[in-house]
Amino acid sequence: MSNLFKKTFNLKNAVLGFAAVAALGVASHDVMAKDIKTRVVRFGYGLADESPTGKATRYFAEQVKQLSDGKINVKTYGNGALGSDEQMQNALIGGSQEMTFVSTAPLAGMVKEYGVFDLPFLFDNEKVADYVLDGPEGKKLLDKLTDKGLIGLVYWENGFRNITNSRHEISKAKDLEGIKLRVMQNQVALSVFKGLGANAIPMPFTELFTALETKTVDGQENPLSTIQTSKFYEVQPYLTISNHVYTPFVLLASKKWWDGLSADEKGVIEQAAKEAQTFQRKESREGNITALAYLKDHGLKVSEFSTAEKEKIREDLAPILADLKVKIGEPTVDAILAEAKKGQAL
Ligand code: TK8
Repeated sequence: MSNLFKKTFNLKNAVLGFAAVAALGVASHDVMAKDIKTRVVRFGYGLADESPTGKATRYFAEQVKQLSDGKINVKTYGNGALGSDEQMQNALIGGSQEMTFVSTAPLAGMVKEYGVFDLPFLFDNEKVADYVLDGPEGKKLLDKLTDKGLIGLVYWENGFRNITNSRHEISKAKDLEGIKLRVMQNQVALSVFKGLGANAIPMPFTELFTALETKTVDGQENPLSTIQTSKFYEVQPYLTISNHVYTPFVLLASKKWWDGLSADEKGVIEQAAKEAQTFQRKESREGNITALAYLKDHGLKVSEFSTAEKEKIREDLAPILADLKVKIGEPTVDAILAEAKKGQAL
């Protein structure tokens, strides 16, 4: 072996050896030096376990486990087992539950600006929604929760909502007249559907399947994947692709609990929340596509609001929307609309 070769050989080994030690060093530093306690996190949610967001919740739990070297155990409870969105919000504030995701609609009871997302046809597509929610205006809304005892970590997607009912085909807003339609519990959702002529009835999601089954209400509106996985299609033969509203989910932590976490523990939750966001949005979007095929396969009669009908709805609702804008907070509505416009132009 020539000297020159030996030299290179040794150098190469030295470099490899150093890299291996460095990698080990980083790994052990990551896990061992982190200030992470053994913890159990109760994470409840209203959707079905097999919904796209149910899957994402388990994905989140898996990320937390890995990032905390198995120390933080997120236990998930789907199907509203720990209560409705409103009840879980309160449990988080009180500190008897650590985490959940809820629709923005019930958050409007505490932070009225969240009502903005119940205004019809605010976002044209999911890309615009992502742009607005992940941008500064979305962040501002998350930050408003801190004072109320909640940490808004990140937005996940509930998604574009579509109407189902057990009475008759609905292809125009006019067909909603007299339909007892369950709506989410806030003033904006209620006023919008009343304005469209429905007999709008606010009710928690956890009571919805039974209410539809017993015909306490005739219909409801939710994303396609929820219509499938919460089994509404079993008792709702008519589906209208209306995409009238995009509902965000907010991934929430109890502030009481959060304040007792170390910086490293907070880092783990935040990183997992963000990673799960990418997974969740993908699952949600794919889930809606497979759900539509599934619902058609199961004999649902599918109608659609035409573009012209959507335009008419906008016009008909204009006075109601002007009033709601004041109630929600004009600066917020204007700022979100401006962001949506920017997102649309991209
Ligand atoms: C799930 C709810 C639900 C929402 C609703 O807890 O209430 O209709 O769309 O998905 O947040």
